[in-house]
Amino acid sequence: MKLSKILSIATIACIGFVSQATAGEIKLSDAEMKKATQVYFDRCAGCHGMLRKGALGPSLEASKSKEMGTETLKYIINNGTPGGMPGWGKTGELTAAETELMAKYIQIKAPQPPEKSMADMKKTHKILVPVKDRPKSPEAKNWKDYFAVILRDVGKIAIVDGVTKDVVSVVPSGFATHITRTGASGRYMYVIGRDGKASMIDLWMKEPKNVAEIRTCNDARAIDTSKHPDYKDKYAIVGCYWPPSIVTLEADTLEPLKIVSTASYTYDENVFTREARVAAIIASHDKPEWVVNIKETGQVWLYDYSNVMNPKITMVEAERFLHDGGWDLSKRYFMTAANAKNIISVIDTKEGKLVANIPSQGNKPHPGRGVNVDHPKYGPIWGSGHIGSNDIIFIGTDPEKHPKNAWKVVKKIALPGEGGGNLFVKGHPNSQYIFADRPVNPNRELQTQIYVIDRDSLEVVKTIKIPKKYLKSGMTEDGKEVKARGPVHFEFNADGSEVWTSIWGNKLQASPILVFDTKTLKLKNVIDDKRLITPTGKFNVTNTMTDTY
Ligand code: DHE
Repeated sequence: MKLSKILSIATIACIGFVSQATAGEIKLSDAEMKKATQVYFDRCAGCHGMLRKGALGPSLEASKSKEMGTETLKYIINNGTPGGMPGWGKTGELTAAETELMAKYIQIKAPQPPEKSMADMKKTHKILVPVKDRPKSPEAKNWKDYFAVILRDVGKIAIVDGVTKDVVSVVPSGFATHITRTGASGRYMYVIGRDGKASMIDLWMKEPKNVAEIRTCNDARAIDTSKHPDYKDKYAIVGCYWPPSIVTLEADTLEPLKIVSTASYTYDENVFTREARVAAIIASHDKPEWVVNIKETGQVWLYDYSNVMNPKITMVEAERFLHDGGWDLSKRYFMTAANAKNIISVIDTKEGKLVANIPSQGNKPHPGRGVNVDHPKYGPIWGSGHIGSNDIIFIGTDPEKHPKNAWKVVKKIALPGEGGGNLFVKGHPNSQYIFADRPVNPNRELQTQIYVIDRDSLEVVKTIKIPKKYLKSGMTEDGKEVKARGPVHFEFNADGSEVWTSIWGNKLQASPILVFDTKTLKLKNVIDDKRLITPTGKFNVTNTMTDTY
């Protein structure tokens, strides 16, 4: 059976819902509904919401879609939009028939997705290697410089040795796995799939493998751990898109402890929002606290886990459609993008309050965790790029020693050419350069370059073209060529002497990880392994453990 078919069946089983198959004149068969529900979950729900009320992307509620009509919707789904929506037909990810099906499907009322209880969750919990049977000390020398690499479309994680560049193991994970984070000691790598499956990999093993797993929900994007010294390696947290909730787990077994629903009222208009999804989570190093973005209601929840069954939650009003973000250099301020509002919200985790909502001066800020620089003129600054415009911005983050620069965009630069499309910027204290990608720029040339920014001048000083031989195309079942998108996401090795980027290929072809020297900017290694299918995010153990970016 073909891989796409297996994934498809698996995810439909996971989502487990279908709905009304008619909308006025539009009629879909049961088989078409099943297929469209699957495609919507894979490609659309992340930005438009499971209930289609909109977030990063606009609302796709049936009444609105009906007004647009099938032909307009087909055009948009096929070609994408300048705001950052991919052209699913143009890129070859949807066939013409699938494009038409989706144009019809979104004119039909959204199906109601299922709820999930603790009992459902517990049925999926597996301890694969009991704690007592795990290594008592590290069996491999370089484990603190390992990288966990997401193999997105095959639902696997590659563990790559940052020193030898060997792929030391490839382990199964959830569907279209999204991110990984380490615990405070770095020993375990925690993984979250888009299907809500959390798993943990023991990096002390000679050949790292999963030691526990659990399906926490049906749709998720975030995972983290307790990083306060008194709670080192004690708890893990998963943030769910559906059912919208926060799930706390034991960090050594993934035994579920507590579910907290995040459905609540929008901070500004007090409208009840069933689909109030959990986006980015970061862990405080100073307090027993997780900082949790509640996307649709526009609140940042400061979740005190010290009394884990009776958590205290401070709900900080920020801005709606909170997405990704990270620490400033001091790890006191959480810098996060309300991307559909073009705002960077700053949360002071020491005082537990909003400091500022800063206009990002671009379209759809998308920082990942952002980049931190201790700048000779501006002092500590934090930077982000934008999906819908070419702007890279830097914001002052030190109100004590650099009050004039604090919470202002002190520098804005433009990536060359048009079309935006940046997803990630990344830096390291030992690297003179900051790196930016542009995998969703519609222009092939701009999409396949790396943009190098000098940390002192804060200007783009070089673009690195990815040689064509590394951009491998694949052929779909119906004979269409699917091109690799180009470099996506960066991660440094532990000492910052190398930066790694993935070539975002397709699931029909292995795709390499390219390693550049951060001093000379020369290509130093190509990690080319037939198991590396659709590598995307990469997470170095030391940098993830210490929140270095
Ligand atoms: Fe992500 C981070 C959500 C699509 C790669 N992504 C995040 C975070 C969220 C999020 C909430 C922050 C997690 C945290 O820090 O706790 N991502 C979403 C979506 O909703 C969206 C837009 C659509 C979807 O359906 O999932 C989406 N993301 C993507 C991709 O298509 C990317 C580029 C490729 C892939 O592998 O799926 C992608 N997202 C990433 C990566 C990070 C991430 C690599 C972590 C960046 C980091 O350095 O921390």
